[in-house]
Formats: sequence, structure tokens, C-alpha cells
Amino acid sequence: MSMKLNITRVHAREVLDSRGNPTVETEVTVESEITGAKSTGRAAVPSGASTGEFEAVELRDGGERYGGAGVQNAVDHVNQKIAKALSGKNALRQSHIDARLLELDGTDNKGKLGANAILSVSLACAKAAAKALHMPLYRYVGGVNAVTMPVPMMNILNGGAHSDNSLDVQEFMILPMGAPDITEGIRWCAEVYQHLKKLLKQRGLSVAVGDEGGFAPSVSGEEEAITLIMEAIVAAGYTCGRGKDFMISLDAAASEWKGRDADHYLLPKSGQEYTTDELIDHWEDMIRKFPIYSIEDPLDEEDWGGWQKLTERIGGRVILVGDDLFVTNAARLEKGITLHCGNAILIKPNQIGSLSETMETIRLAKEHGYQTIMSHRSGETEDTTIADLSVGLGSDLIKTGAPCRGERTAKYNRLMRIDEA
Ligand code: 2PG
Ligand code: MG
Repeated sequence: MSMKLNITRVHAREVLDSRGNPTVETEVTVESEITGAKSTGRAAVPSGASTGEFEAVELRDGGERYGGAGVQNAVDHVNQKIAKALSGKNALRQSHIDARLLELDGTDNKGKLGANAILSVSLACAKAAAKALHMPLYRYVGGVNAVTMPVPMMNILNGGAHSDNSLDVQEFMILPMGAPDITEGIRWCAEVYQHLKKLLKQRGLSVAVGDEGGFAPSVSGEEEAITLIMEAIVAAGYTCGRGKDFMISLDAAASEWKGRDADHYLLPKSGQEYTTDELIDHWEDMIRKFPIYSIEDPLDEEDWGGWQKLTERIGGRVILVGDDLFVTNAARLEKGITLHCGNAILIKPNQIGSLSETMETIRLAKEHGYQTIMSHRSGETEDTTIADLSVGLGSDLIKTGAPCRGERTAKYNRLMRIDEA
């Protein structure tokens, strides 16, 4: 007799995210057909600030409540349509569950039920099934292959849409490439973070933090920001460079740099303008000057031609990560693979809106040698699902902010527990 875990209850509610905005949290309860035992899985979805144009739709209510950001409609969709459609379905058949959710929505971008509604159910279902099988989530999704831990990318200095300082580059991250394991890597990063705080204080700069827990000082520009971070690495007793303890990664989030036409970029804070070619030269210059491991969204989400040129020029020397470019969408990744755009993909389950589609995109990326980076959003909750997914789905890296703010450390702490296990 094959095992069946019947879904007996699907219930959503509004909870708050780390920016104080409402988001969807769902609980799925399953009942074992063999033992009658019940298990409940819970998942809350995050929310971005620098969202890609091609992401699945995050349904917001509009109107007065929460300044229009309410998610009562998405919650109602879960509690009514979705709960009814999934009642009695086998939670072990994740792909069937997700296919049913997609069918129920019926749009290309999950615009009817909301990707926030659908993803919360999809993840809660997997978590309920894992619990019923007495398995950690990473084991449930990854099976015997869930044996490698990702390298953390910690965003310790925030700019762009995540802070109101003068930096146009959104994220300045440190990667403990030389650490023997993830627990040591997290310690190294936390030590560098504390040294950066000291350095900033010494120079009379602000140590208030941005949305992802990194500092958001008003420094003169990206070069000063990177130099400060490299000084903090050295002050903490580590080395920085290719083959050394640490490397640096940037998220330019250049889709936020729309210029006067498709060939121009305008950096909103500094007011600097670049043509696509000039921006490509700029990135080449940056990787010559600094030990940069990766650049995420170095160009706009629609600048496929620019991405092709950039990848051809520097793709052999640096990891070029598509976030807004690919939006965790297999069709957009497929296009990028065909056109030779980038060599890594950021994986944000809420950009695509279901676990099965997230897994499909990762499978495609791996098949074509693209690195995969599991990622949080700038608006997060205490939910740690992505930590388990990063291990279960074999991500090379994970970015989940600074070692600061509970919604960020929750993921790193979960990774240390998994590492111990
Ligand atoms: C990004 C993310 C997460 P947001 O651009 O990579 O760091 O930001 O969630 O605001 O899109
Ligand atoms: Mg990004």
C-alpha cells in the first residue's frame, strides 16, 4: 500500500514582515491514511523592494488598510478556493498539488489568486509532508543528495532601494570562500561585520542598518564602500582575494537604473549616466581593481544584448548572476542559456510562486552549468524555509542578509543547526 497524506486543513492569515508590511502565512494540515496522525506545516512568504518586472504577481488589496498593502484577498483565496480544491489531496505529490494550484489560478503570472497565496500553500504543504515523515525539510526535498552546504553571501553594507544613503549599488556582500565549513564561515562573517561597525564608528559614519541588516553609511561611492569592507576583513584577521579567506560580491540591481532610453542607464542617487557599453567597461574595471566573486544584475532585466556582451567579455573571470533578469523563471532562464547571458541564477521562490517551479528552474540551471544562489527578499519573516531549500536543492551559495536582524539570522541559525546534524 502506498503512503498517503490527506490534506485536511488549509488556513491562511495576514502576518507582518520585517518592514512592517502584511504578508501571507499559511498552515497546511495533513493526516496519515495509515496511522491517522496529523501534522501541520507553516510557511510565510517574503516580499521584495527591488522587484523584477517579470516576477509572478504579489497580490495586494489596495484601499485604506495597511496603506493599500493588505493581503486579505490573497488570504481569502487560500481559505476558500484553494482550501476547497486541495481538500483530501495527497500532500506527498507536491508536483500534483502545485499543478492544481496553477490550474486553479489559470493565468501566466499567478495574477488571479496571487503568487503570495499560492507559494505559501505550496511550501506549507511540503513542510507538513516532511513533518509527517519525521524528516527535516532539506532531507524531504533533497533526499540522499542533500549533503552539501551552501557558501553564505552576507550583505553587510546596504545601498540602492534598501537604504536612503547615497550608494547606487544595492548590496555589498562578503563570501567566506576559505572557511572549512558553513558554521565557521558564518562566524568569520559576523566577526568582519563587527569590525566594519567599529571602523564606521571611528570615521564618524552611521552604523544604523538597512532593510537587510547591513550598515547603510553615507560614503562617497561603491569604491569607498568596498575599500571599507576590505579593511574590516583585514582588521578581523582574515585575508581577502581570489584563493584567500574572503571575496566580495555586489548586487547592482541595475534594473533600478533605467535611463532615458534602452541604451542608457541613470544611477538614481549619484545622477551618473552610462551607456550600456560604458557600464560594461565600468564592471570590467571594477573586477580588475577588486577581488569580486560575483556581480548580480549588473545590467537591466531587458538588456539581453548588454548581458550577452558582458558575459562574453568578463564571464570567464567573474560570476554574473541574473536576478531580475531571470526571476526564477525557467522560460527566461532558457532564453538566457540560449543567448549566453550570465552564468548564475538567483533563486527566489516567491518570484515564480511554487516549490515545483522553483525546483524545475534549479534543475535547468544545473543542467547548463549555471551556479545557483538561494535568496531571501528584502522584506522577510522569521520563516526559515529557504535555508532548508538551499541544502535540499544543492545551492552553491545562499544570500540572506547581514548577521543582524532576527529575520536574517533565523536563516543562518537554521543553517548552523543543519550543519551540526
Ligand atoms: C535582491 C533582493 C534580495 P529585493 O535584489 O536580490 O536581496 O532584494 O527582495 O528587494 O528584490
Ligand atoms: Mg538582486
